[in-house]
Amino acid sequence: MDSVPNLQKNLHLLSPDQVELAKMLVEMEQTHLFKHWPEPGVEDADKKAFFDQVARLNSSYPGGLVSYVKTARELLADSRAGKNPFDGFTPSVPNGENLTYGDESFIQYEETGVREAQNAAFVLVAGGLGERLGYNGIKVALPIETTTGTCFLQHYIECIQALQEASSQLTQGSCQKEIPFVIMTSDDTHARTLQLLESSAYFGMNPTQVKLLKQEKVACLEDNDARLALDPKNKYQIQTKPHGHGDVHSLLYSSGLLNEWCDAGLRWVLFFQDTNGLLFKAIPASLGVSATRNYHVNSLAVLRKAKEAIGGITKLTHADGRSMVINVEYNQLDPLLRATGYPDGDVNCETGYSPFPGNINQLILELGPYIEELKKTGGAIKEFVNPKYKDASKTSFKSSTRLECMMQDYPKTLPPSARVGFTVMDTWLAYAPVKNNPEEAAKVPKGNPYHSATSGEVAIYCANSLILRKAGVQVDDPVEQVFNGQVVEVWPRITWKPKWGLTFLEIKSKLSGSCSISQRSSIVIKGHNIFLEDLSLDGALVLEATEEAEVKAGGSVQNQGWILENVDSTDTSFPEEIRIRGFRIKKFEQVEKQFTQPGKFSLKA
Ligand code: UGB
Repeated sequence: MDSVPNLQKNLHLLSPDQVELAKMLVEMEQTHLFKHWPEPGVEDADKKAFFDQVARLNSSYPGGLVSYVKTARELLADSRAGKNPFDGFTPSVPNGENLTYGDESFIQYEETGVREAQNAAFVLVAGGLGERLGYNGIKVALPIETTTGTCFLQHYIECIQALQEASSQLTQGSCQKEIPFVIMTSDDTHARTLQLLESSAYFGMNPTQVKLLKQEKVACLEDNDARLALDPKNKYQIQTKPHGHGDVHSLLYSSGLLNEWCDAGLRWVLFFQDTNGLLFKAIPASLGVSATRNYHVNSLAVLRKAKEAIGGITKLTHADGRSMVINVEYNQLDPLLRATGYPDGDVNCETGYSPFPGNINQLILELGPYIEELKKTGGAIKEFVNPKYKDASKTSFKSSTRLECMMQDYPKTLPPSARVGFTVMDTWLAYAPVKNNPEEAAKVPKGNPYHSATSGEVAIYCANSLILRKAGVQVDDPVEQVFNGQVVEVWPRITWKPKWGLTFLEIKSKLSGSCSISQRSSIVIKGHNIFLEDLSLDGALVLEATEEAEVKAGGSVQNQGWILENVDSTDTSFPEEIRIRGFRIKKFEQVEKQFTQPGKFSLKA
């Protein structure tokens, strides 16, 4: 400490724990943090607050700050030396389970998945700000579609509840098991997520069923020696930035929830991201694949367009014989391919798609092996660093950097005996994230998905239309429309509550006779026991029924209906969530029926 006189002079202000932390910082050559410290008596409260933050940073990182700085030095040295993280590995296209919606094996997997769902826990990673989208609110509060205005969080909760019910019915469980739902938040999203849940009575879920785990940010680094960076606005604060969604594993581990779930007989943990309104259509079958194939890790994937901003599931085989199936992140796939004998890098093959399945970052882990692995690692995930250097000498950074980690890197530490697989599904069924703002989306190369609020919403109508078609309904073809500079296909606006139909068979059981829906139509189905029989729809129809009401809707419904009206992304007279999709639903005329009493009802227009 003698070498740090400014700290030495102030030591008596600190508690014994804080003195220990100070020693640790000095040993880690972080003395620059105290260079500006004035004499005791000046800004003493700030000095103590500094150590409060150091204590938080130390306790929230597996192995503490010592471990953080040590890893940072190693990774920064590798980065400076231009070391390829995949050195020695050759990429190839792995084999996985390919599913086709509605065929026999899909139906079988769905049934198995629904059966297993009562032994599952769901984990939503929602700590990200979504900088690419630039939306001012939290992303889970955005509507997944605007005919009903249901937000992502409500939709996810209703899906989990519907699965819970269906699972218990299928296994004739005497009492329904509540499926745990964890949301990982961060300082950027925590308060608003909690507020959304509380202000909406948890969207009907039992509040004790939902747990929020908040991830902490990590310390920023100002140079290749991993010197911790001070916040430019507050010299008594270390600058921090998000560590990435990989934090979810250490948080779950330290929360004790995994053991609780294990004791309660659970078998699966399903991870998912904040804005994919299609995801739960893919969940039952994928969980069925996990259970049937006894996968310890199952990553959900879709066909990927070359250079699309989703990682590629890749088999990596090392010169020494080791191999693993892992996500190679979108910014690393191209250089890896170029370095290993594919001079064109990340390009489409003859199918028009990248040969590497696209990772949609929905992971299904088997709980037992997951706990065993985390006991060894404490939930720490292999990290990376991505400094932006000032020049080719790589001696200084443009701005501070930090270590990051991704949840899909979990399999990197697994032994070769681990059963790591993946499940590929049609994109239209499983993946429609909302990540890009209108300007960026309009710049996406032709043929690649926009991943915008516009494409996210029309994808819901497309999927529901295709599902009903597959189930025998005559659904008209879509028309092309342009919103916020994006050309999209607009299908009839078909939506239903998850409890109406989660699986193909369940949906099929709600349809009979000859049903048809014209392109300009909209239909909203809110109720478990609503059956469409010989319905011919050309307009808008809204059906709502309580659990005890059984409703048959048929005949010919015709009215002016609802249209999608263009809204300019810069027109601030509309709310942001409308502007970012470039349209609003203009409701001219509809048939709207509510069945609030128990009994059997028939609606014949
Ligand atoms: N998230 C957190 O909870 N905490 C964080 O610190 C950061 C994020 P992005 P990106 O959709 O298929 C991922 O920013 O860069 C949450 C995969 O890495 O949307 O698009 C955040 O709230 C990529 O392999 O991730 O990339 C959100 O829910 C690919 O699969 C989630 O993490 C791609 O997603 C993802 O955050 C995809």
